[in-house]
Amino acid sequence: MKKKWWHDKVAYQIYPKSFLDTNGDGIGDLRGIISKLDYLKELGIDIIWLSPIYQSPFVDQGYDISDYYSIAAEFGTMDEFDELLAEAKKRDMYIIMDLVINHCSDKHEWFQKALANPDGEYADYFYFRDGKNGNPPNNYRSYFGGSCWEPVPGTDKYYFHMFAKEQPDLNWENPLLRQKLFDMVNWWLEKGLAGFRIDAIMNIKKDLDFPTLEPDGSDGLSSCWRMIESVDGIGELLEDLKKNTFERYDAFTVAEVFNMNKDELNQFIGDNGHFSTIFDFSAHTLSDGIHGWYDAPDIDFKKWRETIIKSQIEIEQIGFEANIIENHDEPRGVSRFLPEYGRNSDGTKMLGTISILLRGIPFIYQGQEIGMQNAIWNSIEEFNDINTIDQYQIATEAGLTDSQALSACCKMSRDNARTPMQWNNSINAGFTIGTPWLKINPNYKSINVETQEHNPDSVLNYYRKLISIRKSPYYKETFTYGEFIPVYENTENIMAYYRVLDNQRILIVSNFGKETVSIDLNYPIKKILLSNMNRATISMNSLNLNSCEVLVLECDN
Ligand code: TEU
Ligand code: CA
Repeated sequence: MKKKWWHDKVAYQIYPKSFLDTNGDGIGDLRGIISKLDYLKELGIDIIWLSPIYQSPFVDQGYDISDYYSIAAEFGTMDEFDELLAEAKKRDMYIIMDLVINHCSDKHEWFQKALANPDGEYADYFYFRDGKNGNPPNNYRSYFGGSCWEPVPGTDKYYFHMFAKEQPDLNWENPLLRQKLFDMVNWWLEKGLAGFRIDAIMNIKKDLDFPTLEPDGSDGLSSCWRMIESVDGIGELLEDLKKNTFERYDAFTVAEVFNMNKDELNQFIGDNGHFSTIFDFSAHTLSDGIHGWYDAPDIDFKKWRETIIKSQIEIEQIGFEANIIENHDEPRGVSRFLPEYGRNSDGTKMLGTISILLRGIPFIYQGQEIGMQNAIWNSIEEFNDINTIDQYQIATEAGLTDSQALSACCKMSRDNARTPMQWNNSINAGFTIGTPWLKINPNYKSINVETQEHNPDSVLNYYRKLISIRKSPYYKETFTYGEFIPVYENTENIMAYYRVLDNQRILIVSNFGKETVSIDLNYPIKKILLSNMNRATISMNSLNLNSCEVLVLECDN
């Protein structure tokens, strides 16, 4: 495997709208991000991924871009963005942006021109199709509910959108459109961007016949991702993109890939992959409901452990994936992957350790480093997210009561990750002096950065140690390139693995159970690298692990 500059890096996702507001409008901004670069540097972060900051009507929180070349006024100016790039560079940090090119906003100039002339050049930037006897061309259901087809006013035509109707899909079969997108990508890379997180990229390849599919819901529609799953030929488009853009700049790319054919992994990552890396969502899809959030299963520890182990072993043969416990589309990891008795600082540290020392590129989502949790939502009105509003409706239509539908959303809503960052225990958690755009999690008085700064045992200070061990010159090669070897995988409640390189062997061992578990040690322990319960010594042959205890141990190999 060829060594790459990003292999040993630690990344952090910023959701700009909720990070830090410096002008009191209740919306996080670039100034806020610039002012926290030192905080991120001290945490050990190298790469910062910014969720979309382009001009947007914010129907889907910036994932609906109306101008790829402008910064949303809500966030600041292009000068401020350039300043952010320069300030990051001074600190040896890299900025990557979200690249949303499956669709744009319906307010984008291209789409406005397409609407103005549905038979003209710009209509071919999108998918405009004739209806069938006054009905949409087929029966696909969009991710955010309802048909994927929206009437083009004044015509018998419809346009295609896999997400909201305000997010028309771009026609990647059109070479002119592709070239415009490549030019845009290169324009940002020229500016000094280190790369991109690439949004919903599997969706760019359509089955141009748009075949009607077997309905999978009582609405008579079929989930549009079924087309994505069955269509071939995405590789060509992705290579075209890579060759014309990223490759020329040695850019780092991390793609959001769902519905990939498992045996095509070697085309997506590895030395010649379409991307540097992709996110490992295998643990997250364990709580996919068949019909929606209302029938989403809880995470079962055994399945979770098995899934991570399987995924690590598969990926190891091919390249690197990016490990997350949460992002802006997911509920908080602490509230999801930990048992109820573990949703405290010990459990939070344990989960973080298991995730960050896996083989792969760790991505920390803002607030994860202080153990932010799902918020408490009292009514559907409190949510902003378009997906949540749709899921609420799906649940009530399936016969759930309002309060049952609300509780499904409380558990799964994307807004759980989007509540403002908790900086201190003053009003609005120090996020804004104005009115926050989304409610603040009421637990900010106890969970916030400032309080944790002063406590040597805090989650924040633990994350700092954890990352610094991963990056310490002495262990870095092992944590980056070392083999992943699962161990104690048949011992109830234990999640453990070795990272091994040459003659270095590190054991990461944790107890997700409620009771103490005793394990035999297969190798003598040389050194305790990290302990969430401040253990100072370890007996020779066996180990009694407390509930929610995690240890990182250097073994005698
Ligand atoms: O998400 C793509 C995607 O497939 C989502 O439907 C995802 O499965 C869902 O949010 C989980 O609840 C990306 C972005 O990450 C998301 O924020 C955007 O809404 C979406 O693309 C459209 O751009
Ligand atoms: Ca602001």
